[in-house]
Amino acid sequence: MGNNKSSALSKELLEDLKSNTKYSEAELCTWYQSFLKECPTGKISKEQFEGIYASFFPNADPTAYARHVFRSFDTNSDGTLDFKEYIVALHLTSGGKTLQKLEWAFALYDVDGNGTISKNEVQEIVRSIFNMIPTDDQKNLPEDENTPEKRAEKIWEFFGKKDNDKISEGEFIQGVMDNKDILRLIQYDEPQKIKDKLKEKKQ
Ligand SMILES: [Ca+2]
Ligand SMILES: [Ca+2]
Repeated sequence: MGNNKSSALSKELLEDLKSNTKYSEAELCTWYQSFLKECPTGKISKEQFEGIYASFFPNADPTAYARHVFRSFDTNSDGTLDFKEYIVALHLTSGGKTLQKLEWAFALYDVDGNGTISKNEVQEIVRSIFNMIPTDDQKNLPEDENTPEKRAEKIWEFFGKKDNDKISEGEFIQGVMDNKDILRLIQYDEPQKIKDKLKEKKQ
């Protein structure tokens, strides 16, 4: 059994994940076994990923957001999440370093992956975030950020951009680090639900 390569993590990948996340060798090995149990192919498909989100937001439509999150985690763009991408996702959503999280947030907002964020891309992501907020909760949002358009406008104005300007990765990270309010606006407000779900899956 111990020599069965298909069910063991390669040494290389293990070292890579140990140095890039806060997880121990024992944790990684255990999660790998449960990952394989749930995904015998060793990969999570986009549909499976969307299913996880759908099960947790029965009163909203998380499909678009789940698709964007999936894209941002699928770093080799092969349309699936392998174990490495899955672990990095876990790490980022449950307490990675701020800089890593902001690099990930940039990737999330850079929908076409061309290295800059346009106003359209901000609107696209903000709209997908709004789709996850139940209508009743949307009523409690502050007046100047209670529609996707207003919220996107607020973010765009913070960066002091004209409509056709672009935000670079450096500008984005610096801007969000300098202003907690912008950090709040670019995020989905209740990431805890997803975190809990991911944690559950680890056990
Ligand atoms: Ca992938
Ligand atoms: Ca872009």
